[in-house]
Amino acid sequence: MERRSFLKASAALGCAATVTGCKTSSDDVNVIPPKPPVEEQQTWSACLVNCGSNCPVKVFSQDGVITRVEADNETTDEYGVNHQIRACVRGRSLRQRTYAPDRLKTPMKRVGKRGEGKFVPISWDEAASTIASELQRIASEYGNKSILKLYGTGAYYGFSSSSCFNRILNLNGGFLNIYGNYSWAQQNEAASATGFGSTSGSNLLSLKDSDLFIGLGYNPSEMRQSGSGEGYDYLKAIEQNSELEVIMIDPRYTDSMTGKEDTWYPIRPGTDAALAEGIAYEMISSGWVDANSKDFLTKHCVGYDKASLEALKTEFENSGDDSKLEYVPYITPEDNYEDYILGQGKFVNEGPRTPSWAAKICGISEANIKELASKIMNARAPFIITGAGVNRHANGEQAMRSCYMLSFLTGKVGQPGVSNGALPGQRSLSRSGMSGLTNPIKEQISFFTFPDAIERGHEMTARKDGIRNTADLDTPLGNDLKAIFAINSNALVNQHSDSNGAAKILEDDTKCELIVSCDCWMTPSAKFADILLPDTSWLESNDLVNDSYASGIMGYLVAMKAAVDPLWECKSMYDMCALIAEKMGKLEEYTEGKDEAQWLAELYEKTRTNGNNANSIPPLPATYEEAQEQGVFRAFNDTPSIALESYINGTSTLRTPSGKIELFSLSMALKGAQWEFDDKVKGDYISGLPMYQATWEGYDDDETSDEYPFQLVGYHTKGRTHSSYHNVPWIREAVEDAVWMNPKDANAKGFTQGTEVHVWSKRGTIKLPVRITPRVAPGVLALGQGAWYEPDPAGNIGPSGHIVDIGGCINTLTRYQPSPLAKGNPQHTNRVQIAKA
Ligand SMILES: Nc1nc2c(c(=O)[nH]1)N[C@H]1C(S)=C(S)[C@@H](COP(=O)(O)OP(=O)(O)OC[C@H]3O[C@@H](n4cnc5c(=O)[nH]c(N)nc54)[C@H](O)[C@@H]3O)O[C@H]1N2
Ligand SMILES: Nc1nc2c(c(=O)[nH]1)N[C@H]1C(S)=C(S)[C@@H](COP(=O)(O)OP(=O)(O)OC[C@H]3O[C@@H](n4cnc5c(=O)[nH]c(N)nc54)[C@H](O)[C@@H]3O)O[C@H]1N2
Ligand code: SF4
Ligand SMILES: [Mo]
Repeated sequence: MERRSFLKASAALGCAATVTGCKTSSDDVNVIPPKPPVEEQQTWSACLVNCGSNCPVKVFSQDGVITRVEADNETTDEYGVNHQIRACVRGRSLRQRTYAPDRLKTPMKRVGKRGEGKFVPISWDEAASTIASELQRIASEYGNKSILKLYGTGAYYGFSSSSCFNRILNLNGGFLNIYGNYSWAQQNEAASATGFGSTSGSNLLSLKDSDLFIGLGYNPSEMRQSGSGEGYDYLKAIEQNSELEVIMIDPRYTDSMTGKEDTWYPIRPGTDAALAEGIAYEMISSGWVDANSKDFLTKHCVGYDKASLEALKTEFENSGDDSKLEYVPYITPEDNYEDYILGQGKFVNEGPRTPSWAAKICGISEANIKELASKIMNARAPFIITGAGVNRHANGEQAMRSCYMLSFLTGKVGQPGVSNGALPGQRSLSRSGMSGLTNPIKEQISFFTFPDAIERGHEMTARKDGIRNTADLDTPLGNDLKAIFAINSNALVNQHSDSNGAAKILEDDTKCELIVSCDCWMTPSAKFADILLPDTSWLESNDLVNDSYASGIMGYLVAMKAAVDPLWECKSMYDMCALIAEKMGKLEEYTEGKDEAQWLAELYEKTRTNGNNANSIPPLPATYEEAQEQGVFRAFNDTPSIALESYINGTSTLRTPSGKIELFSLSMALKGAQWEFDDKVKGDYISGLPMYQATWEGYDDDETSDEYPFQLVGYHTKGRTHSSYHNVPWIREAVEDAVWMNPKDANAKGFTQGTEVHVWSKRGTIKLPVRITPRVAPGVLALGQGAWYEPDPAGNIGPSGHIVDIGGCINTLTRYQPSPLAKGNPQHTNRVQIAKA
C-alpha cells in the first residue's frame, strides 16, 4: 500500500511537473493544473500492547499515508501536575510496524500441513461462512466446552477481543473459560491465600515515607517504560527521597539499577525463598521478632507460632460452621513458621534455616544475608516489593509466599512507607466497554493447560489439573478441545512453554480441528491457523481506551482517531465479527442495531456521564468527535495508599478462612491434602506453610545439573512487549537479542563477544549470539523473552536432537509443567547447556 500510494503520488507529481514544463499558453484548456499539496494531518492514536500502559501517540499522515509518529509532547511536563505520557521506542516505531512487510492483508485459509505456514487468500464471505459453520458443527458434535478462546494480550482495545469475539462465541452457545494469566498466575494464588491481592502493595507515592526499599526481581525501568507509568513514578520516588536506601535482588543487573541502587545482590534464580528464610532466621533467632513484632503477629496474623494455630483450631472446632469445620483436619499447629525457621519441633531433623544454609543455595554470602536482615530490623519503614519475575518459576507460589513473610515479620505493615511485599497499587481510569454477553458454560481451565485440554480434556479434573467449577474434585471436564480462537495472541506456540511440544500437538488437525487466528502480522502462532483474519492496526482504528493497568499516579483516556482508512482488506474486530454473526443468523443480537461508530458514541457518552468511577474521570467534551480533536485526557491521583492499612486499623476484613493474614494458609493446606500431585515432578506440592524446597531444574536439582549446568532466566526485554514489535527493524537494531553470560563462565568456555552459540535444554535448541557481561550472575544465563520461534528451514538438528530454532525464542527451551496450585507457567525455571554453534 505504502509503495502503491507512493508510486501514485510520485506519478502525479511527475505529471504535474511535465505539464507545467510543457505549458505553452495560458488558455490551453487541456492542461491539468498542479494538484495543491495535501496537508499533513495529525490525529491521536495509542500503543495498546500489554506493558501496563497505553501511551498516546501523535500520528501524522498525508494523502492516506502515515508519514511519522511522535510521542506526547503537549504539556509543560511537570511531574505530578501534567507530565507527558511519552511513548517508549516501541510506540515511536508504530509506522514501521503498521507497514511491516508481514502485515496480514486479506483473510486466508491454510492449504499445507498445519503450522507449515502455507495459505491462500479467501474472501471475507468465505472466511465468515467457514467460521460460522465450523463453530456450529463443533458445538453440536462435541459440545461448547470444546471451544476455547486462548489467552491473548496483544491489543488492549476498547473494542477488544473480549467483547467482539466473546459475543459471537456466546451467541453460539458459549465456550470453555480460562482462569489465571501468564503474568501473575502463581503470585495471585500466593497473595490471596495470604490475605491480599498480588497488586495491592502500597503505591509508589508512599515510598516518600520509607527509609529502606528492597526489590526482589523488581524491574520497573524495563517493564514499565512509559513516560508516565510505574517506571517513571519509581524513578521520581527514589529521586525525591534522599533518605531512602535502595537494595535490589535480581540475577541480572537491570536498568532499574544502573547507579540508582545502593546495593545489588545477584541471586540465583528460583532461590528467593531460601534467602527470605535466612533473613527470617536472623530476625527470629536474635529475639528481635519477640521484642518488636510479636504483638502484630498475634493480633493480625495466624501461623507464626504453634499457639496461634492451636487457638485457631479450637475456635474452628467450636464454631459449628461447616465452612470452618472443613478446615479443621488440615490445621496442623506443629507446621508453624517459627519452628520451621528455627529447625525445632517437627522440623528438628531438617535443621534451622540459617544464613549459612541459605547462602549455599541463593549465592548471596552469609555476611550479606545477615546485613540484609539487620537493615530490615533497623529500618523505620521498610518497603519491600516482590516482582513477578519471582512468581514465574516452578512452585512460584511458595517462593512468593516466602518473600511476603518478611514484611509481616517486621510488624510494621499498615504504617506509612511500609508495604506488604506485593506489587505496588495502581489506579486506572475506567471507560465503558461493550458487553461480551453471558457465557452459559461454567467450567474453567487454567490458561496454561490448553495443550493438556487438547490431548486429554475428557479426563482432566479439579483434583489433578485444577479444573474449576466442575461438580466435585473428580468429575472430569468431559471433552477434549476441538476449536481454538487465538485472538491477538501469540500464545499458541511462541509465548507458551515448550514451543516444539506445543507445535507438535497443534500440527495434528485431527486433535484440535479448528484454529482461528485474528492478528495483524504473520507471527509464529498465526502460522498454525486454519483461518487467518487480518485486523486493522491501531493507527487505522477509532476507539476510546484507558491507561491500562500500571500507569502509576496519572490516569488518562485517549480518544483515538484513525489516521488512515483500513489498509488492504483488513477489518476491525467489530466488523469481522459482525460478518461471522450474520452467517450464524445472529446479526441483530450481535450488533443490537448499531454500527461501530454508534457503539463508540454510546460508550463514550456512558464513560463521560457515568463511568464506573465517574469522579476520577476528567471532564470530557460533549461528543466523541470533539474528544478526538483533543485526544488525551489526564487525571492525577496524588494520594499515597498504604497496603492493608484498613485491615490493620480494623475498618475492613480479609477474605482468608481465618479472616487474618495467614502465614500458615488454610486454603493451601486443604488443597495440599486433597489435590493430587506428581511425585516425579520435584517440588510439585502445596503446603500451608511457605517453605523453600528444591524443584525440578532449580539450582539444587542434581538430576539435571551435570548435563545442563547453567540456569537460564528469562526476562521482559525493552526490545519487545512479549513478541509484539519483534518484526520492527529499528528495534531489532536498538536492542540486541543475545544470551547474557558472565565473563567468568564465558572465559571457561572460550567464548568471545558475539560468539554464535547453541543453547539447549531437554526440549530444544536455539541459536543466537552471546553477550558477555558482568550484569548477570555466574552460573546463570539470561535471555529476553518474545523472539519469534523459527525452526531452521534447512532442518539442521541441534544438540538437543530437535531442529534448531534460529529465531532464538526462549520458549523453545522452557518446560510445560503447570505449577502446583495456580497451574501456571514456570517459564523462568530452566536448566540448559551452551556451546559454540
Ligand atoms: N518464556 C517466557 N514466556 C512468556 C513470558 C516470560 O516471561 N517468559 N511472559 C508471559 C507473559 S507475562 C505474557 S502476558 C504472555 C503474553 O503473550 P501474548 O498475549 O501472546 O502477547 P504478545 O506476544 O504481545 O502477542 C500478542 C499477539 O497479538 C498480536 N497483535 C498485536 N496488535 C494487535 C492488534 O491490534 N490486533 C490483533 N488482532 N492482534 C494484535 C501480536 O502480533 C501477537 O501475535 O507471554 C508469556 N510468555
Ligand atoms: N519492555 C517490556 N515491558 C513489559 C513487558 C515486555 O514484554 N516488555 N511485558 C509486560 C507484562 S505482560 C508483564 S507480566 C510484566 C512482567 O514483569 P516482570 O514479571 O516483573 O518481568 P520479568 O522480566 O519476567 O521479571 C522481572 C525481573 O525478575 C528477575 N528474576 C527472574 N527470576 C528471578 C528470581 O528467581 N529471583 C529474583 N530475585 N529475580 C528474578 C528478572 O531478571 C527480571 O529482571 O512486564 C510488562 N512490561
Ligand atoms: S510499549 Fe508500553 S511504554 Fe512503550 S509506547 Fe507502548 S504502551 Fe507505551
Ligand atoms: Mo504478562
